[in-house]
Amino acid sequence: MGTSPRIACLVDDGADSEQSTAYDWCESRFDGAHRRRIDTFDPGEYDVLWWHRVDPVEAAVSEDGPLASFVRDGGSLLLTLAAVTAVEPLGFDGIGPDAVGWEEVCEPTGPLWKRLYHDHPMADGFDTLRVHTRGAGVTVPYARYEAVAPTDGDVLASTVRADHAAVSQLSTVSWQPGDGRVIGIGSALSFGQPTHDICRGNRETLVANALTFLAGGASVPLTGRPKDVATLSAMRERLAGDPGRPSYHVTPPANWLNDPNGLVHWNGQYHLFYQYNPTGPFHGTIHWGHAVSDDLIHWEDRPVALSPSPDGPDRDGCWSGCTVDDDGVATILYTGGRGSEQLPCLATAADESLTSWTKDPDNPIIDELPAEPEVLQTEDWDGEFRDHCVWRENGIWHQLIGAGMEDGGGAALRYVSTDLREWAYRGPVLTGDRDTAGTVWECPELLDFGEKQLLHVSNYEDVVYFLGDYEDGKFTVERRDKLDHGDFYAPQSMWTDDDRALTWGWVQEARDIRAQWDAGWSGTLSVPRELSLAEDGGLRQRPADELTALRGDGTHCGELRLGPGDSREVGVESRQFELQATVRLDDADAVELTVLETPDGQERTPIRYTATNEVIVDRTHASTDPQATTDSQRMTVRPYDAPLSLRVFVDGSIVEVFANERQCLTSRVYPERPDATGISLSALGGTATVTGLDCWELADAWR
Ligand code: DQQ
Repeated sequence: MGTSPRIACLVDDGADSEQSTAYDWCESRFDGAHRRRIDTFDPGEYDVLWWHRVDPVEAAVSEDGPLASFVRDGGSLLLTLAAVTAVEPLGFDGIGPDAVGWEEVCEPTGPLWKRLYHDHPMADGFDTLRVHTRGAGVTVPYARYEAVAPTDGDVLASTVRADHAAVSQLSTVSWQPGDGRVIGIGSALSFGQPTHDICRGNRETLVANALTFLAGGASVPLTGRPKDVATLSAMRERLAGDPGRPSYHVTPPANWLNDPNGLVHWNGQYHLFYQYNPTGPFHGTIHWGHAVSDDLIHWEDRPVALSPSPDGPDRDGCWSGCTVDDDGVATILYTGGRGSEQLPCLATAADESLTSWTKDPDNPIIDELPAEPEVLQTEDWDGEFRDHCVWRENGIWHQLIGAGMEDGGGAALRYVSTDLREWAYRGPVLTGDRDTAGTVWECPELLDFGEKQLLHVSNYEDVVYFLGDYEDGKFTVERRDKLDHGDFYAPQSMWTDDDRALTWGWVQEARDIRAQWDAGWSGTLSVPRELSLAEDGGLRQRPADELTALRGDGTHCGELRLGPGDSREVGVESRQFELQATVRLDDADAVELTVLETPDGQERTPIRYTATNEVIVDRTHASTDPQATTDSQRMTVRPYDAPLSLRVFVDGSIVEVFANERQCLTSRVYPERPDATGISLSALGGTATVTGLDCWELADAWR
């Protein structure tokens, strides 16, 4: 090894045998390592300080002390085990680790590296994202973030236990306070008890990497939070090589996305916020991510718009909500979560670009659950009560909040207000039967189409919509169906200046947590859909017209007759396209439009239209990955127009099907092979006619 970094191993009154053993190792490994008392040493003599502790840090350090100044002035600090708790008193983070104590390690445990950081200098020498640094059979100290996210730190790794991804146990965090750099490794790093040789080797490599990296002053991008636009774009760029990653659908720059939120056209720009977890690709510690567009199809990342406040009612998450125009002030109503409470909160825009938001000092603006009907209490929540749809009518604000009822199913509860801050409860506009409409209704939204109104709710399984009449706070249902028959949830809409209701839904993953972790991102939004009333009073759903501007090279086929068993290639090879076709079955049992197909058919996703009026997305052979979902998804299509008119959007791992401008089925598939780009048509059991087909490659949405 070259010249040893100068390392001060910090000793304070909390010295213990674990600390001594760790520092013994350090002094034997690095010539330049010496123990120094935290209150008397000169930090300027060292390249890096290491503080390893079993007990949480209480009064030993402060924001104004020499240690904090040393770091802010460009120094480096490694905090391990309970020493990570020092980040709060040192003023490096608004909140310290919330999970601190001793734990029994029942299987080999260690850092689960994020895909985004797999090549971080601290991960040198590990050829896997799953690194075991602590063997089983011991009880050891730890300090991690679990229910809350660091406000200023960037998570580099969660925790792996044997092969299990404990994604929400955030073990390794980096901070950039001032000009300095801090790494915290809060678990699976004890030196005191003997461990398996592999774990010991990994532990020593990890700590040596961390000390060398911190001492070397190498600048590694993508650490620290919050992140600016350039850094978010760099994150997006790092994941761009993933063939399953959608290109023209809205995705998070990395990490996790779920519900679309706060959709609004403001000052000439379309703003799309979304439930975002900056700590990794899993649901937890929810913030509001933000993307903007001038034309509804090209998007740019913006910094995170809403983050949990360590002392606020949204400490554990800023959940779904909407944006309204309060006489020129963009105002968000969202659900704050803390412990077992979820309550409505409000924030107003602090600038016209909707980048910064000021939370109302009186949050939560509704501070108790309604009494009647009694709101469902569950293991997780004192009351299942969240998500907001707000509109103004004759000067009065109306708000719907989703809920579950103790003695029933889901409910959409109504409140009224004159100022968006004081709300009076007015009871449910509609309630559902638990067996047929779900236990809890999330993300209720009411859309007024003039003659009729549409209320949709997400009931954990499906997005159910009701068409009917909304009057005097009550909804009378005339028709009911699903908005989508596939992987689509918690949609929200935006009214455009030309009076169209455009709706985006969260397109969930259909692969397990491990696969999502390894990809480094999870979740995408659907393409925008225009919802309107059809002439027969039913619901029309079609892709927003703007999407046609993404079309690039295209292929057109005129009438095509397919005999039984005939198969024709469409002549486009792509994983990023739109296909429009009109299909008549004649005497065939079915027609298959197959996408994402390898030349030998090993991987393929047929979209099958059957004589029994079904459209089926058959995922049986969609992927050779044994972990990929193989179940088929289906919907009944009523022959409004015969023959069937199909519009299909394929994008990386999304297959989004619009049938007859009425029914939708959004599906996720994960082909493994790079040549899974074929598109073909075939008839089964008889003859069918494709009366016209167009296929276009679509451009990327991200600038
Ligand atoms: N997602 C949000 C909740 C909402 C749910 C939390 C629906 O507000 O009820 O991320 O997916």
